[in-house]
Amino acid sequence: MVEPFEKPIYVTRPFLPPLADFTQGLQEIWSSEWLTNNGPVLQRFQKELCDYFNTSNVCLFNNGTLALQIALQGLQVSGEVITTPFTFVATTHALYWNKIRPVFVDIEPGHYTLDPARVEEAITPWTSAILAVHVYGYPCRLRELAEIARRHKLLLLYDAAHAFGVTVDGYSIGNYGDLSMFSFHATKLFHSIEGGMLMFSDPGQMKVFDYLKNFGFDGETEVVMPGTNAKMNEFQALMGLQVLGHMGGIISRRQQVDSVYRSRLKEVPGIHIPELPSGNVKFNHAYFPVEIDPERFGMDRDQLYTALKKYNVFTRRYFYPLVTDFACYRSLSVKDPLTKARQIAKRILTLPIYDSLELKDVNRICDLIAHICPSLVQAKSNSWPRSTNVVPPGQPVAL
Ligand code: T4K
Repeated sequence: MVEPFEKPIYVTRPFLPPLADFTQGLQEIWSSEWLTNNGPVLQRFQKELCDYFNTSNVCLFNNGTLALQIALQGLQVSGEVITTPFTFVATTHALYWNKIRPVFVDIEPGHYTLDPARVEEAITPWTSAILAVHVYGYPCRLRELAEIARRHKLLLLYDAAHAFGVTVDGYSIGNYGDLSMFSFHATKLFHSIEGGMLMFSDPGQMKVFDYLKNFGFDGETEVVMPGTNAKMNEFQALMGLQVLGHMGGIISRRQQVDSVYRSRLKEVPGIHIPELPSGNVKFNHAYFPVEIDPERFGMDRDQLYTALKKYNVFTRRYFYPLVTDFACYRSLSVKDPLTKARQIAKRILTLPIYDSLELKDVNRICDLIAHICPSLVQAKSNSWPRSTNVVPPGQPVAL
């Protein structure tokens, strides 16, 4: 009999720096009595991020959604923007808040990013930009999208919310395209509790983004544009600074979790694990998505999701439903049938992955999946690779 986990296992848990370090940082904030509005900790954080990304062009925000909204506003993007329906809804909301019409096109199976051929087909005289998402940290087709953007004189913007720490050919993913937005939300592998960052190619944009996140103030007595309040505060910056110092360990522990899942789950019928990106990419293991083939697995994705919950394992169906299927976007006309995106959204399940997830617990999650899998139950397979305390597969599951 497989026992449920004693404590819930969530899809993610934030990395927390040692409390003593954070407390020491708080003392500094207490002494300065400076809590927000471009304080000293934020300035230090910004500088360290510039070093990390090897650029001078980064601007910090209180969350990724506002960062993206401000990016679109600052770059004066208008008309239509070609984008993906397979993302967190904030990508599309940022367009809507700027009165931009999203034009959704299909993704490619494998790494779930925009299909460049579909992008090109969707271009109209009103298209001003492409907003692509490095979903789960998988790099989009950078070269193809850049070529399309160049040929059609479009801005190329990346929602890199999931892609902190990813490099391509030795360069941070933020170096590609005109601009990238990173989310520093607590659920991300790198976080500042809440937070966001823009990294961009044109240094001239810095001033505009700085204005827009601070009401448009230029000095004490002038307002040059109708900005909003999207500033990161000192507590967020302190968390970000401290988490940044642990990034190497965070990514390598996630990589170990990823390896265990890969080696254990490859034997389970009906579980498709997308391949890791190719050798020129340093990956961040931000998520661990799998696709469930209901015929081969013996139950569908939603049944597995529900069954795992009964064992205290809380996976997530990122990103289901597609953005186009949410009530607020359902009435939009979408020309592309989004065939692949629809199929993937029906099958996708993101399994728990975070730096403090113990490998024995990863093994236990794999045991559970095997235990639940009706096809294995039927086949009474002997080939399931056992870890210590593995419950033999093929046993009926009491749910
Ligand atoms: N673009 C993309 C592609 C994005 O994925 C996102 C955000 C954005 C843009 C916007 O960036 P931000 O404005 O958020 O910076 C979460 C996050 O709230 C959201 O940031 C993220 N994407 C999205 C993919 O996931 P939920 O509603 O699924 O989060 P929630 O609260 O259910 O948390 C998931 C699990 O994490 C919980 O079950 C337990 C664990 N958790 C969560 C929090 C907040 C913790 O253990 N501790 C915590 O403090 O949206």
